[in-house]
Amino acid sequence: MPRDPLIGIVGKPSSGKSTTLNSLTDAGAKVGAFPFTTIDANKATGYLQVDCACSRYGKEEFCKPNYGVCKKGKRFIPIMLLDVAGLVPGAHEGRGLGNKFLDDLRQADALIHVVDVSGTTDAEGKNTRGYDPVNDIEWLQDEIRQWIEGNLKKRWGSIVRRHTATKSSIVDTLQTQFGGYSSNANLVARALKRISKLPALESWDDAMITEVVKAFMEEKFPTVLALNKIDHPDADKNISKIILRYPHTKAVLTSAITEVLLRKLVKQKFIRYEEGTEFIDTKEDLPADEELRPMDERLLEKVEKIRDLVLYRFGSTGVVEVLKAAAEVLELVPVYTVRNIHTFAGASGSSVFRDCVLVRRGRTVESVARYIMGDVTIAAIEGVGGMKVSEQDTVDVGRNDILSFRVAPAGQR
Ligand SMILES: Nc1nc2c(ncn2[C@@H]2O[C@H](COP(=O)(O)OP(=O)(O)OP(=O)(O)O)[C@@H](O)[C@H]2O)c(=O)[nH]1
Ligand SMILES: [Mg+2]
Repeated sequence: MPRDPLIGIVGKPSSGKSTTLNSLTDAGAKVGAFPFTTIDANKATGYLQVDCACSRYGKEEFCKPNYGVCKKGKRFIPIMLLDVAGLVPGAHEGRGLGNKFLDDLRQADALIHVVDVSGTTDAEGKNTRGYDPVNDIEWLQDEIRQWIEGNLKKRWGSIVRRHTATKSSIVDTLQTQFGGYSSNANLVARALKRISKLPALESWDDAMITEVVKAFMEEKFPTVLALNKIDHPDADKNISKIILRYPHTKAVLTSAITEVLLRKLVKQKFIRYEEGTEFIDTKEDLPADEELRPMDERLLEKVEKIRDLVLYRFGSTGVVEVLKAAAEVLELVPVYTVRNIHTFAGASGSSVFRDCVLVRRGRTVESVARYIMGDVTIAAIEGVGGMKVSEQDTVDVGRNDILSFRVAPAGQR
């Protein structure tokens, strides 16, 4: 049965991981201007923004999710985030909080690598100026790879012997080894497909093992870069450098600290601001808005600066986009389950599309049913228009993403 997707937030100390987590949740993770503020992994619920199915049918008014919210057809779906302790070069050998960090990582399905593009923290997260963050991208991937590779090589002799003795397939042998990273046979098979002309496992040399681990990482830990601290004056040149060096890696520009501040000002009723947009309205902009409070000179100046340095220049604080990008690399599709396939209502009342889960594109309808309801016998599955849907059919955006399951009564199981 699939688990809830989990997105890990990784990076060196003081890159802004906890701030990024806070900007996406109300978790209130501890934030500090010194390395290793976070020692235990913080899990928190973030919200992924998607266009809700209600907007396809003009039912925005009646949409009331059981979890998360839907505002005028824009749905905020809960998704688990994990803020892990900072990683430093040499972590796979236990430097810093290395091994602990890496163990937390096992559960993650995708990674957001928070990179400090201001150049004001070195590889260990200590204050400096003019540090080149391009380095961080390289060594962080390398640390993760060496950690996995080290675990594999420690046992390589016996792995090969067992593989030969049991006449196992390469997928089965590797899955036994990679099971601890909450991997599965499908994932291992996808990773191996990335390698052309895969030799027999008995003849793999060190270089081949490295190649296999790299392929495994691409499937197990698809990564997006959050180029953070774009509000800093030195950020621009570092951003262009990174994008030129890694044209194929998904990168989103972020200012996590700005998003945290904006959400705080919204709570204090100083501004109107919708997460992920470029618009802020103050009392000056909306004098008729009874709820808004006027700001003092200092705060007004701060908001003006945010508009100039972040929102107008970059279009948003980026944090909402970075979560969307992570969901994209994971190929997550929102699937809505309803009781009544014609009205999209739930068990009672007139509200629609109450339940929604995030599942990987291409999963079977049957596995979606098991994910939601556990081990039950399904009597019938219907899609939009009351069409019968087969258990083996797969889900995608706009395809089998609105479903109604009828479960067989207990006696018939
Ligand atoms: N200028 C600027 N500073 C930021 C931004 N995001 C975070 N910071 C600052 O960077 C410092 C470190 O932030 P944290 O979120 O604690 O960093 P971390 O990666 O969780 O650090 P560890 O838990 O020590 O690994 C704090 O002083 C933050 O205020 C940003 O977008 N812009
Ligand atoms: Mg932290």
